[in-house]
Amino acid sequence: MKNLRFFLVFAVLFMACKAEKHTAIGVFVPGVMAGSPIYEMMAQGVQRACAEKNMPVTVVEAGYNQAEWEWTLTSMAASGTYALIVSSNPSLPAIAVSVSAKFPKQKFLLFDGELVGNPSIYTLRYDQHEQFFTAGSIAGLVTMEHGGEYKVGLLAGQEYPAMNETILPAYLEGARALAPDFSVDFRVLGNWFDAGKAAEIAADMFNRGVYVILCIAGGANEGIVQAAAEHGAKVVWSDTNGYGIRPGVVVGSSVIHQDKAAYEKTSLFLEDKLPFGMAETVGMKDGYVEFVRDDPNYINTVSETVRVKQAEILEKIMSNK
Ligand code: RBF
Repeated sequence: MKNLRFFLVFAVLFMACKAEKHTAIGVFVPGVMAGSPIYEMMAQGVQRACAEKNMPVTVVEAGYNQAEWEWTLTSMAASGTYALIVSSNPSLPAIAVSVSAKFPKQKFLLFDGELVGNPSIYTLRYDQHEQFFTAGSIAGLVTMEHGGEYKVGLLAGQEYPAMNETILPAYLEGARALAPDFSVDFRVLGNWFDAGKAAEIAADMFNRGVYVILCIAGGANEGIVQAAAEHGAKVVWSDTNGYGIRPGVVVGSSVIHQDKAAYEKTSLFLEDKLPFGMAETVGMKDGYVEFVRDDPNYINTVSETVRVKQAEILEKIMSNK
């Protein structure tokens, strides 16, 4: 009996010591990685930084049930294994705050969201106004050249504050900068994976006079591209360079360099220099937001007239006009 008690005390002490010893960096994917470049870039950047310092990385895919995300993140923090948990999603800061209240020693590096003042959390987001204004201008230019209604399309996985308050308005603003009577056909899929349903919605949009759709539906984007190919229509890709996905169909790529940001910020953390409590926003001038215009598939698919006009718009943004 005494031996057992001794053993239990020893086991608990051993686990407590072990819990204090961080052995890896954790990447929390709010969804699944496949088909969502924003998550793939995050993992790549973290892995590159950690490889340089021989720090192991564990990637946890939390799946599409958003109700389970906090539970999964809590169990990662509770394990005591991770010196840092890295994630990317506008909904993560609020979830991390709640986990942080229970595990104040756990540090978080969060992309694509914003929170100031929590000593355990550092956030970095991108200037989505710049990113999606340029998506709207290319969608508008390609639509005007094609002829027909002044209408652009946007198909989103779900509605969220960044979508309603920044992405959708910036996209429409980009088109209206060319012609004030542009409107947007905005549709919501209701998830980030159902490519079949996304194809059906996209087909309906094309049948109602949309010629270009901006794809922000994660793994379901492939359905939009397929529908566009079948309807002789076009898409604008976001987050990574998507011209190669379906050459001739993809007319724009409004990208963020999240792989670079994840590499740099993870490296800073490993050097003990990540300023927790702070929030940063980076854009085109900083080199983290870009409209890709040197890709051969862009040059072959989009007319020179349109490319020249898009280039003028990009120059204006870069020179603050
Ligand atoms: N974007 C993706 O590419 N894949 C996803 O699985 C995904 N899930 C999201 C879940 C939530 C709750 C929210 C708010 C956004 C999600 N996004 C996803 C969108 C992402 O944060 C970003 O806005 C877009 O990728 C545009 O840069």
